Amino acid sequence: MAFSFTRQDFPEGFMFGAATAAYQIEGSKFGKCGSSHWDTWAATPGNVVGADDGSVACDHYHRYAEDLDIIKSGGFDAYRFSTSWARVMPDGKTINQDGLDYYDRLVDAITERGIKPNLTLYHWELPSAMADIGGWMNRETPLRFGDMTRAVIERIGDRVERVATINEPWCVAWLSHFLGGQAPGLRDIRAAMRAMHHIQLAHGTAMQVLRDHGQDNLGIVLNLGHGEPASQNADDIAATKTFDAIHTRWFMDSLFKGHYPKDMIDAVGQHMPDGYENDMDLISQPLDWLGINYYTRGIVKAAPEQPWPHMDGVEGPLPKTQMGWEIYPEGLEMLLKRIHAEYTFDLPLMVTENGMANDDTIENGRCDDPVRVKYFDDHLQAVLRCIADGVPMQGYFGWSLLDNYEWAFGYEKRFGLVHVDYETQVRTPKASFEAFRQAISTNR
Ligand code: IFM
Repeated sequence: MAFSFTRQDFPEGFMFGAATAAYQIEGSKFGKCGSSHWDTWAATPGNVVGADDGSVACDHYHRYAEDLDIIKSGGFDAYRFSTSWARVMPDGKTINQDGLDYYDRLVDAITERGIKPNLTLYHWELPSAMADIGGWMNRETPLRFGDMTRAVIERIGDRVERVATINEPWCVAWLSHFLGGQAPGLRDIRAAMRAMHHIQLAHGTAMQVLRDHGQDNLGIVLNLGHGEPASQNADDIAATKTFDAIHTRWFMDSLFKGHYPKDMIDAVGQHMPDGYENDMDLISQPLDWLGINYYTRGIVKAAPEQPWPHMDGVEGPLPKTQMGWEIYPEGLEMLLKRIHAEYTFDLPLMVTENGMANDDTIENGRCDDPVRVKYFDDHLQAVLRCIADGVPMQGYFGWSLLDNYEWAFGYEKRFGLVHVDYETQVRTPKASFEAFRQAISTNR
């Protein structure tokens, strides 16, 4: 099965990449990596399917050369990876030379293969020592994150193509402190609002460190929400506006307009840390690009009987992935066009994650995933429509290079372009990988 496009349909220089994240693939027990809140959260019964953790994961720590050869063979231009704070600073502050040595080797191995290293500084593994002081609820954590940024960039900043500060601040803050879906698994509005601010402050702090070091091509990766009301009833429409404030405007208003949305502050501002207004200049420093991760839409209905945000999600009618997420490429197109028109204008946009989980198996040595081939094809066609309408799209990263540790879902959900047998660590490129190879490996 092939894609309906080739590289030639995209503007010159458009970057195709594959993405991963440290805790999901590296193996946190290797290389004197410290304990993170993901290790302890996973060790607590009931939090993660199968009580799986990332201690071995895909053993990318030892097998990165093989994995980079796979990326190269697929014709990808770029590899999006992340640094683990717990590996770089096991106690949150003291540098682990083995950790920095590993990222040094990794970046050399990426560039040696002619691939562009796209670094994300934080993709969720907060050192346990930082969790001990309250993690993202404590203003100290963003300041320490500035130190981690400095340590990483002084070591590998000379070779990375672009840098993102944080991956998906909504997950770090809201999903993890209000919905309880990820470490530290809290369900508390005050904790959530503190984390919602401190993660933005961590972004601003890291931006300042990076600029002070002369690093360029800087951005952040957001999983903005594309919400649609369950009905045209005024309450559902109002609930969708609140969904939008929590998922999208909180991040976009603060980064691009220097303030948080008034409807959020009116509703829950009493839980914000004192003096948060003084941080807004730091948070809204200019970016060089914005990364957007997109998987599905949200369908929202009002829940007036519940406390704020007075809303619930509704299951939609469209075909779903293994995660139960509706497949809805139109949402990506609408989201990108909206962000371009309302906030970012000429700023380059990248799709930094897009993909689907599927219950993939190996049959006769092959892994056929036709639904994923169509998923990628339809979403890349949505990107092409954005480009045709003048949205300055700079690249697209498939999530994920490898099947990996899908957080609270353990190893059960497979998002990879490449199948991983977790018993043997054998990698088998799937049909979707081959579809990318055919579409993009010529005329690089
Ligand atoms: O696996 C995650 C990734 O770590 C962040 N974005 C969403 C992916 C799929 O859930």
